[in-house]
Amino acid sequence: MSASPLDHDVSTTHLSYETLTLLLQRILLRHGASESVAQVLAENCASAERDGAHSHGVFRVPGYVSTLNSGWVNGKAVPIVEDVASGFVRVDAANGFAQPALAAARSLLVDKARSAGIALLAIHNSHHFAALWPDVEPFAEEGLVALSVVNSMTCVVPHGADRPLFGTNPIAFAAPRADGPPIVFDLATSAIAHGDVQIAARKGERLPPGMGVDSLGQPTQDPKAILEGGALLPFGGHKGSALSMMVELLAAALTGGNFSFEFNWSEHPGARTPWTGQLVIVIDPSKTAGQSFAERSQELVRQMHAAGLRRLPGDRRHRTRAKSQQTGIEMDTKDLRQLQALAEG
Ligand code: NDP
Ligand code: PYC
Repeated sequence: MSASPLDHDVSTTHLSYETLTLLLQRILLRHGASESVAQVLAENCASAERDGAHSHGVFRVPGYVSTLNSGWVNGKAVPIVEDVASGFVRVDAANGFAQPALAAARSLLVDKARSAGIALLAIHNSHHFAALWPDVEPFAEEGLVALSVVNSMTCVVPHGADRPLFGTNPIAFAAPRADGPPIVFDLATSAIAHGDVQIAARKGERLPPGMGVDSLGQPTQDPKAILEGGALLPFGGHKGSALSMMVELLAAALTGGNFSFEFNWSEHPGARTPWTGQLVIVIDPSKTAGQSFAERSQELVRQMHAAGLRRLPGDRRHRTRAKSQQTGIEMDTKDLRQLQALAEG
């Protein structure tokens, strides 16, 4: 594949969303994913790159490939969807990725949320290696409120404990508003996402204080010391730690998935994807009494801006998306070459 005519210099290149998605699909297909899984994951990964969510964009592709090659995950898994109660959908992802499981259950989940006012989707036996906002934002784009949690792999020391136990355990939330894109936040409950520690290590950058500890449990700003025997800390001390604990309970205990400390990938060299669970809760705000929810959320945004707020969560992402749509998705030429090699080799 040749670089786009939008190239400006030798170190970066610009690709359309469609071109990047097709390239990612080819890579995933080549390394053992089915057509449908490759499509879902490629769209997810290209969306993250388009929006500047770099810790979960193309940076993750070698991890997807080595995981698929290791046999740790089933790239051709067919999720099993079960309608278990009026507001409860369960999916066994069959040791596949979580996003195809969400896609398989989505219409049933939305139907239930619209009829009952609320519904939840419990995914287990699943691997989530991506940003969480793509899982919730589309619900808000169709007028629904959505909350999702997923647990990952042991690398976070609970507040007050001596050793790592929790995963980086993100929480994502999306709500519609009247005059703008949905309000969305998506945050790891660790002080920093594991992906950002890896990126800092690769670039040789130091981290801000308070992110993690070394193998002796001493505070460190060296990302390599965190990755090589050290651990991360929760954000916000005991408060972030409590939220991380909640994520373990909702994403693993409630769904039937593994806690972050319960799986062992050591016999699958190259495995990178946490084998856990995911919970998605969807609410239909049209059941709200009085003014429409979207008007109320717009009013909250108006008041936050009036109070001096300049940046809402999601603003940076949407700005980057708009720029990518105008000029193409900016990528390092080196990264593009690596992707092309993975599509061929
Ligand atoms: P960040 O700390 O970068 O951002 C968290 C949220 O806060 C985003 O919604 C962001 O919006 C917003 N935000 C950041 N800075 C500001 C600011 N100054 N003012 C207002 N809002 C702000 O994210 P994390 O590093 O915690 O997480 C990164 C990604 O890693 C997430 O997508 C998460 O889902 C993913 N992750 C995935 C895991 C998995 O197991 N699959 C595990 C852990 C993390 P904006 O996006 O617009 O900057
Ligand atoms: O960045 O913490 C992270 C992460 C874990 C699994 C996928 N991403």
